[in-house]
Amino acid sequence: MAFELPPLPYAHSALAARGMCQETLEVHHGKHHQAYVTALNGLIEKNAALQGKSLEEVIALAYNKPDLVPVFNNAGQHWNHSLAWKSMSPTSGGVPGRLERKLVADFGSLAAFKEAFKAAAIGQFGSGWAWLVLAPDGKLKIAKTPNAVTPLVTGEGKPLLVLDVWEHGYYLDFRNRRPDYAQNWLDNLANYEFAAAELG
Ligand code: MN3
Repeated sequence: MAFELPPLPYAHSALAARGMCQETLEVHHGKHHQAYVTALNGLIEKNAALQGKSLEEVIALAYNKPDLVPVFNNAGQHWNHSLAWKSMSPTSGGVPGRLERKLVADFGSLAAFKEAFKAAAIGQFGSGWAWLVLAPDGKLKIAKTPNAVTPLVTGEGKPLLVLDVWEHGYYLDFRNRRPDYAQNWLDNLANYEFAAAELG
């Protein structure tokens, strides 16, 4: 069965007052993410060994395989973007108590968590992603990955939130100012309710 573009969990205009305009979401979701899904389906059509696999299985099978680089890139981008839409909310606000206590325990303070996340977003040279993950040792940690790479394959932990730091994610709203994009995302867009629920 072919992979499908998941619908945005809010209207394209829903984040405009919070620093992500309608055009950004229309192009990013409707064009960029759709293109990854379309390309992935085309590649899988030509590769019987990948047919019938889940997205996570395709990602695991294709990682670090020289002949499957395009498959990995498009599958990883499909997975990462699907989480990125859930990582934002038009009602983004306070951090739920349970998550806040764990962020304070593992980073020292909420402000220190935001600084560490922002540093990862800024420090990812070129295109990629900044993540909040629940690491295998039970601690919350920050990760950054290049291009289409995901913590699913690096073993860094279970992704709870992800920020897209590809230029296509912020250029219409923030031009070259990635630090401002990351700060705004942390303060006005991040879906801390979702991350708290994913903590399990
Ligand atoms: Mn993107």
